[in-house]
Order: sequence, then structure tokens, then C-alpha cells
Amino acid sequence: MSQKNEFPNFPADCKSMLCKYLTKEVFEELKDKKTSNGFTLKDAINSGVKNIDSGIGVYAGDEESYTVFAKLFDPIIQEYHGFGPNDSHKSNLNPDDLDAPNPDPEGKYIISTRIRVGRNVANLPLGPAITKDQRNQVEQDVSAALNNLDDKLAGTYYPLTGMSESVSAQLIADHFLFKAGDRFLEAAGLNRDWPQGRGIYHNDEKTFLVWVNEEDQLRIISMQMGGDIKEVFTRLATAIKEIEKKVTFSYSPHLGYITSCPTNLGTAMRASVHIALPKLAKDMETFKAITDKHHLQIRGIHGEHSESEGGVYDISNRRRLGVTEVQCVQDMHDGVVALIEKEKSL
Ligand code: ADP
Ligand code: ILO
Repeated sequence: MSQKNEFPNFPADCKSMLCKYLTKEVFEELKDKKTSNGFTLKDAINSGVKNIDSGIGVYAGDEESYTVFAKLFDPIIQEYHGFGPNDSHKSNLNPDDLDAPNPDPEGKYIISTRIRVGRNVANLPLGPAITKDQRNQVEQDVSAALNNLDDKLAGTYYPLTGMSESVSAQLIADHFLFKAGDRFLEAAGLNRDWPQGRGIYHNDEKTFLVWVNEEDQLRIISMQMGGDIKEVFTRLATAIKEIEKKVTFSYSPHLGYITSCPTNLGTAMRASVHIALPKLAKDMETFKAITDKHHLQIRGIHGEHSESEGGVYDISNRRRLGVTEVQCVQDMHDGVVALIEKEKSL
């Protein structure tokens, strides 16, 4: 990181929300501010400064970052979530409120379904500002809580330290484990002391997984083959409740669950399917019109910043803050129904 605290020079074609909202005036007002964990504006923007192809470009080091640097975070939150500084968030993880019959009972289109939430431990800095000791303590406490789970959630915690290359490569290829060396996370300070303190917990079936100390301290994941969205959501809701008995998460009435990336605030939920839409893929305008209508995001099948392969896409809810968890999954379900209907008609 450069030592200078000067207004960054973004290229004219930069499209990130950082370069849109970090005006010279905002920069001057915030450049010498710090949170009580010592997190600065320079820390918050480094990922977007180093990666000019970022979509967003900012990360929070702690809950306080969202107020100390509100002049920058608020407009980003407003544009991404359509959520204003005086709005408040509501949570609803009750599967009974979800109307989501399998959109593809014959299994022709949906390959797999995955729903994850991000969580961070209350009263600790977030990943970009956490110390090595704090991170290791999170790993200890969270893995102990996970090792207490029983029945279908019972499993094993596998630390990244000591995991063989071939095991981690296979877990990544199978969509279970996070990738190493992500350049956006690297510049955000989220890869410090790698691989120490990181790991993955999963049950034998790999339908319930928890990532520890990646972008957020916990990513709680429920996934399985096929399109039974309600079953996946129900398993996730049960798991969250169980983990909450042992770990207190950072939550604010305004921003919901606090996460390091502002796109994940609120529910911190991304509900997705891997779905084959080879015909619709040839008409991206129609494809995008449907996903926009249902507030959905299109990703490639190896996660964010990856490409589609063979007409298979990762389709997920885009909104996460100011809507409930049930609404996030409902958005995904209803949009997927519409996408399948269109694909069938082509
Ligand atoms: P996140 O879900 O945390 O936003 P990514 O987009 O990087 O992060 O996805 C993480 C991993 O989960 C990737 O390997 C991705 O392919 C996998 N994944 C996402 N959705 C599904 C799904 N519906 N089925 C199987 N794997 C999925
Ligand atoms: N910082 C990256 C990613 C933003 C949203 N995704 C995640 C994983 N938080 C960017 O700005 O493109």
C-alpha cells in the first residue's frame, strides 16, 4: 500500500461504485478519520483502488466504519440495495412463510441449489481489521460451537493449515470451498496470515457447510443437488438457530447482519441455483430482462467474477438489505420459475 494519503486517480472508464461516490469533497472530509479499531478510509478503499475493475470497491473494517465513513458507504448502500440512511431492516428466517415448490421437479434445468448467509461475531473487528490473535480465537470458538452440532448437521472442521493441495483443489472444484488468493480480498486485507485461522466445516453429505474466516468470519451454507429450494432453506434456518445458541452475531436494527462488504449487509443471504439455460443464453437481452424484473444476479459457475460454462449459470437474489431472508429466496424462486418457462418456450 502506498504511504501517501492522496485522492486516488481512477481511469476514465472506471465503473466501480467507489469511483462514482468518492468525490474529492468526500475524500477530503473522510481521509483523516479512523474507527476505534484504527481502520482508515485508505484501508476501506484499497481493494477498489488496486482493482479498478471492481463493481463496488469498498470494505468495512468494523461496524463503526459504516458510520464513520457514511458519506461514502451510504450512497453505495442506497444504489446497491435501494435502502436509505433512515430505513430499517427486518429479518424473517421462517421456512413456513416461503412459497417455493421445486421449479424443476424433473431435474431438467436446475443442477443444484445453495443458500448462504454471512455472519460476524459481535464486538470484534471484521476481517479487514481483525488481528491475527482475534482471528485465531474466532476459529477456535466457532469450530468448538460447530463440533457440538448433532443429527444431520454433525460434521468435522477442517483447518486450511495442513490441508493438502489436492484436497483443497477438489473441494474448490466441487463448489464447496472458497478459492485462495482472491485479489479483491487480498487488497482488502482479508488474506493476511493466510492460511492460518481459516477452514471449512461440513457434514458427511456436504449439504451443510461453514466457511471460517474468509470474507466474513462465518459463511453458513446449505446446499444440495436439484431444485428443492425449501429443503435447502429449512436446513439453513435450523443451522443458524443452532449456531446462535453458542455464538452472538453482529446485528444492527438499521443494517441487519453486519458484513465486511456492503453488498452483503442485511440478510447477508445469497440464494442461488446452478441452472442450464442454453437457449436463453443466446438472447442475453431477454435473459437480463427477466433477471432484472425479479431482482436477480447472474454469475458464472465458479463463483463471482467467473464465466458461464456450457450455458450453465449461477442465478441468485441481488437484494439483501431491507428485505427479509424469505423474500430473498422468494425472489430467486420466482425468477427461476420465469427463466425456466422462457427456456421451455424457445
Ligand atoms: P458467495 O456465494 O459467498 O457469494 P461465490 O460466488 O464465490 O461466493 O460462490 C462460492 C462457491 O459456491 C463457488 O464455488 C460457486 O460455484 C458455488 N456455488 C454458488 N451457487 C451454487 C449452486 N447453486 N450450486 C453449487 N455451487 C454453487
Ligand atoms: N469487491 C468486489 C466484490 C464485491 C461484491 N462481492 C463480494 C464477494 N462481496 C467488487 O467490488 O467487485
